[in-house]
Amino acid sequence: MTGSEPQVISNGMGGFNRVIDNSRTAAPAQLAYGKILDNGFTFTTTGALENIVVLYENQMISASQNGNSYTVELPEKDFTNRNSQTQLVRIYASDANGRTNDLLVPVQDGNVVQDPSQLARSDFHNQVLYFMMVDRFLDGDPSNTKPVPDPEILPKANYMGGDLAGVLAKIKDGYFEELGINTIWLSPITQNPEGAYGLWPEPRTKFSGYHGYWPISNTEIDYRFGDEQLFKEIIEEAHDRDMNVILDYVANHVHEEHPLYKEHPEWATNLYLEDGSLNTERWDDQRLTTWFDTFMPTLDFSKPEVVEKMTDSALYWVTNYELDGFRHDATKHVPEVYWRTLTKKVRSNTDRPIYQIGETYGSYDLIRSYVSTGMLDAQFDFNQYDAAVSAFAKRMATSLIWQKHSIKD
Ligand SMILES: [Ca+2]
Ligand SMILES: [Ca+2]
Repeated sequence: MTGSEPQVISNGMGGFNRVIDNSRTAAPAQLAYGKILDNGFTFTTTGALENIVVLYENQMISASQNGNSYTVELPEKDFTNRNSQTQLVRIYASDANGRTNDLLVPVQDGNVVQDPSQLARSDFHNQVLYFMMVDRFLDGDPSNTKPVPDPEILPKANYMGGDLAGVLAKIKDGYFEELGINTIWLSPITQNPEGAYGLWPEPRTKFSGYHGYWPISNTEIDYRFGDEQLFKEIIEEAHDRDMNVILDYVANHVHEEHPLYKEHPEWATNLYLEDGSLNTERWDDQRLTTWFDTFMPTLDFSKPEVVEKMTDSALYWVTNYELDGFRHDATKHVPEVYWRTLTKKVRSNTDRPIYQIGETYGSYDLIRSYVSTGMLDAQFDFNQYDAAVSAFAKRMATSLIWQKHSIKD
């Protein structure tokens, strides 16, 4: 411990964790962008660096040091990026206190990009995402609005009527462009069950599948949201306005009414552990096999036939539609073999850039383990999110940001 008082910090799931920093006594140096030069750029550091790696489209180039300033000269050789006119220079460094922040410099035709309008929607670092829960966004078609008629469901946990027609209408009226959005992220749109499930501790009521995370099909669009034609129109209309559409996709589990589970109950992991206890919500110690709830079988990806079937289903969304990518649900609960197989299939079956971003609550090591060549492009950073919420939205000291990031990752 470096401080005498124990500190708590949100775990992002409604609870709190103790912050214990026993690793470092000072924060690492900070890198900052410097000047743009005719043939490159400069960057600065707030302290002496021990290691620096500068990568130009994944090939190492050099940086020359002058005190706390470094100059990067871009080589004449043209490095290509399969997805874009833009190449990226990435700078990573460390000092005695650990990793510094990273720098990312976009380059086109050997010159640093100075105007964001030079970037395309396929330059994925340039994305400004808007997430919507489809059911809660806009009811564009009252004819498909069908709440589950079950009094056990808390009314606010029932279907509200939002649908793809509502999304399309807002794209057409320029809503997202006005907000400066260039990527729309839709909550899952695959068919969900009719019934009432789950049980909240307080109030003790059930809820419906309005959120979309209880798939009973991996390819059919929920009739309450719309159909294939509407989804195609959404993507076409978004592309006409230079926006991406990415889809939230669930691979970790199915709902118990899913035909896959009915036909192959052996494709799910065992609901009970060897000691007879329920393997539900064991997020960390049974990370890959735990069930989210007793009605949501988690798939057993140690079986090759399950990996094959589930990656084919995901692939369908980028071959049948001009979709730009996925937000992958529950990434840390699905093993690496699924992500590698899917990425390989996606790359060999499409010729356009497909963006894959995952959801992983956990350490930086765990988050990073899914971001790599042949796997995902990105993951959400809930650690950063927690630190930002603590700093800007809660009465907690901003020093927690420093502590959070200096915890050995
Ligand atoms: Ca509706
Ligand atoms: Ca799992």
